[in-house]
Amino acid sequence: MSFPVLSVSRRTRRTPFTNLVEAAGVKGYTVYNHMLLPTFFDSVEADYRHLKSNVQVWDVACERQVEIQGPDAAKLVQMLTPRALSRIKIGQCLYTPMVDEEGGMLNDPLTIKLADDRYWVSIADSDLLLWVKGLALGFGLAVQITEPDVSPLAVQGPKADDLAARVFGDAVRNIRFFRSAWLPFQGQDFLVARSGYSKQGGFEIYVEGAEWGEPIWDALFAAGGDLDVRAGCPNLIERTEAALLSYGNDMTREHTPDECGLEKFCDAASACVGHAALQARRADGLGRQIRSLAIDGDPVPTVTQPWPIFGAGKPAGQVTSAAWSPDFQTNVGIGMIDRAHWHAGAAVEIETPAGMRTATIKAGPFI
Ligand code: THG
Repeated sequence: MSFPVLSVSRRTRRTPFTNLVEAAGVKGYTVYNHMLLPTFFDSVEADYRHLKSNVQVWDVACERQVEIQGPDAAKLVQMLTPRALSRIKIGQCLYTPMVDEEGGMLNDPLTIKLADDRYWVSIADSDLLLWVKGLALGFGLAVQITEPDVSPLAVQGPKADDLAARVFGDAVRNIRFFRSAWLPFQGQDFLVARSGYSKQGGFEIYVEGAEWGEPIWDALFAAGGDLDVRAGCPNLIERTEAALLSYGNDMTREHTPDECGLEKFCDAASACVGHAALQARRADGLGRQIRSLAIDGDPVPTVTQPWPIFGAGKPAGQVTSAAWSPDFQTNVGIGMIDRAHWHAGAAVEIETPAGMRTATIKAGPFI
């Protein structure tokens, strides 16, 4: 089948790493926050196998930072999320669902506290900066909101500690999950956090200053030859097994954090602009929620439009991500499913482009 090209222009922003990503043989891109995000290098399945056994370097510059700085920064960040931020420490990262005044999901970023009056909100794929600027203006808050020249570079996989230690020193080994440290590279300090969009472990380097992109990438590859370090990217199979949610795919503004299974990240912080709406929607009872599922049969194609789910022949939700898992020898999926069918073990049917398939709801992620 022939396929039209995606035309690239200035709006489809390149990253500080794009030249090297292309030299490494990137084969697919998607667009995320108006920026290039690689989707595979060898094949999605070969990349998956390598990610789970070695170490990869990922250009995730598209995880843009919304910087909130000023006397009202803490107040504004708390308005964005139902997750309580009162106890966040400097250097800590928190997964923070962000909602509008109706409790609808606007984004699911990591929020990093850099100082008492300075935060980075490391966003998923929606224009959160516009909402944040609107709130600041409307509430007359004393803050500056910018998109700084910061491009995350992830080091992911079981050998990530060894590789990162060779470039940033053994101090990386002491960084706890979702904590960070400022570590030197060629005389400049960079924020290195133990985080990343996989369950294989690793770090994210917040590369501040585009001119540092190529030197840091090159240093990681120079240090990791014997570790079989390769260029990689968030992997559809691995993240679906892990049920790492993808904003715009698995959830949208139509959904509340509760529906997205993110209730444990919502402490009902009353300063959140969506607080009252979320409480009211919660009181009405949850009618649907995200679940992992196993879809029977041969490998399914990629989800480009949600696939209808049927329970006992009636509409029961939709599948929003799916991939064949070599490790689990089944298709793994993520879907939003109605209450009547969301219990573990429930048998449902999925209308895929490859025909109707039986599927089973899982109690939790595959990994
Ligand atoms: N790293 C950074 N920025 C990001 C992402 C990232 N921005 C975009 C996107 N990813 C935001 N979404 C997520 C979703 C899941 C996780 C991180 C960011 C994640 N979740 C773990 C889980 O669900 O198991 C851990 C959550 C927790 O325990 O708090 O890591 O990857 N910089």
